[in-house]
Amino acid sequence: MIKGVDLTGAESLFGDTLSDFDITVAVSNTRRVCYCEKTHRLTDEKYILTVSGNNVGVECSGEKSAFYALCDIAKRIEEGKLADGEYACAPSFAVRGYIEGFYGNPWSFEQRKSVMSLMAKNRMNTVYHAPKDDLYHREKWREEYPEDELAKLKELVDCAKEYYMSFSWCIAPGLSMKYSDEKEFDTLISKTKQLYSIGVRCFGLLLDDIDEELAFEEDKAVYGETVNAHIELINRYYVALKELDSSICLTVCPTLYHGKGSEYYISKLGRNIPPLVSVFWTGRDICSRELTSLEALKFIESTYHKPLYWDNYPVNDCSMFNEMHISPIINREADLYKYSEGIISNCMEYAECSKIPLITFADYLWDSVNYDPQKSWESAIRQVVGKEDADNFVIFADHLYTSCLKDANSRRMYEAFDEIETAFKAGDREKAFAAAENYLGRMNACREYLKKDIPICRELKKWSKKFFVMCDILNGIFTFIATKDEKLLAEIFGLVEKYEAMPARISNDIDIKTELRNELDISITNGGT
Ligand code: LTM
Repeated sequence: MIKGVDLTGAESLFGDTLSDFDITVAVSNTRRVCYCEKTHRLTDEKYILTVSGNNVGVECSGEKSAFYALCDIAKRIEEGKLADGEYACAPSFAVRGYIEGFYGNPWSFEQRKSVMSLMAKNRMNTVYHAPKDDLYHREKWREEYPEDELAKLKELVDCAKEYYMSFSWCIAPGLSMKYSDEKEFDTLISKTKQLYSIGVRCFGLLLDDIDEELAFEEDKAVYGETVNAHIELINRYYVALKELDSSICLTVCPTLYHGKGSEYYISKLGRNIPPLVSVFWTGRDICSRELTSLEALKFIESTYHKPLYWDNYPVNDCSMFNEMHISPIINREADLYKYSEGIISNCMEYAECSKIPLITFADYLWDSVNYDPQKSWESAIRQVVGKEDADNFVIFADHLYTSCLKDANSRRMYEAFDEIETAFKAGDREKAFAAAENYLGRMNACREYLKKDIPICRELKKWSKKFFVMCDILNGIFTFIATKDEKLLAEIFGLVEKYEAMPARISNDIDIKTELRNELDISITNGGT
């Protein structure tokens, strides 16, 4: 039972998880709940839990923080970690969110709602809507949404409100806009008003991935260089939005969105747009291996804006299409929240798979200092694939670490190989086979899970098909070691060729042939008597 606050829509997110608990919420505007010592900020997201058995007291400043308290309590219950005591909780980063900003098939509205509710439960507070291949976002930016599409967008906007999330609708006119043409600006405003009419109050003007040079002679004559056209567009758009409604906020994505931050375009742009306009920045690269506080400080020094990171992970579009980015976010510095507005993670077109890394982002963004990527990842997998299948799923996910963040892959498999090899070398066949059986058993159980006709398994098909071949190879190797059945060898080498011809990246650069030879050598020299 929950007393002291009415969160109507949002409460349904927790199902029965909270039903055995008496939760009493006390709302006040005291410093204790409105001020966050860690970040030195006023906040409406802080709460204090006092747990005593099944009684939980919540102190907070309003509905949003009460909602986060319930999310926290539900998560602790689900993980069996709701221990007696007092816990003061507030987020590290002010802006914690994700963007549908990838090239490829845009998510369906059902997928959008499903990702949004899960990320709300994990205490993210921001969503950006910017599907690159949604015609109304970029190519046909001038055209208004048809009624049915608009109605669905409204549902999404309403959902975000229910979950205390800010929803930013983005437009990307830069492929074809003539900046000096007054009618073009009017068209931009008309389209914006259509979205305002369904409740959108945060907007994004995206100028990424367009020609760096001005396309029209008229624009060249008026602005001389691209950055001047962009500065004027942003300033005019901001003023028009504020005239529409002073509560509106704006984020822009510059044409130069990665690097040092001291480049001519970005420093001129940053210095000449209003301080309250947020500026997206992907870090030193488009897909940045690290985000550091020093780099953020340099960006601030040069642009007079704190970066709002558009973090290109887990996105796997364009040249990354053979990778599946399911591993946890890493290498984002723990104190980055001091020098940035926040982080917005760009997702994959695979909505279900995106949920796993997104949850790890949510954990990092909430408490960056205590973030533990492995623990967060394992908990994310439990949330997305369910507790029963989580341990086995990890055996497959172990092969999906290759990305801009990391080169090394398949740690668990190599650990298993090492254990088996060490036992063989020591002449302990029994131990070697026990270790092999244990690993193969989990691998085969995972394979059964991946055959299911459910969304996450359908999304993973390209990678799981290759994993199945890897399973056949490893099963074959160990059967051969045990039986010395020579007929198996040709079959195994055939499978290796098939494996190598498959484009999906699993088990980064694993030279299966070498692995195979190693295993065979070991078996022949040590175990073959
Ligand atoms: O990163 C930005 C700002 N823009 C695009 C994204 O839309 C795209 O998903 C990523 C990854 O390919 N790269 C971009 O340049």
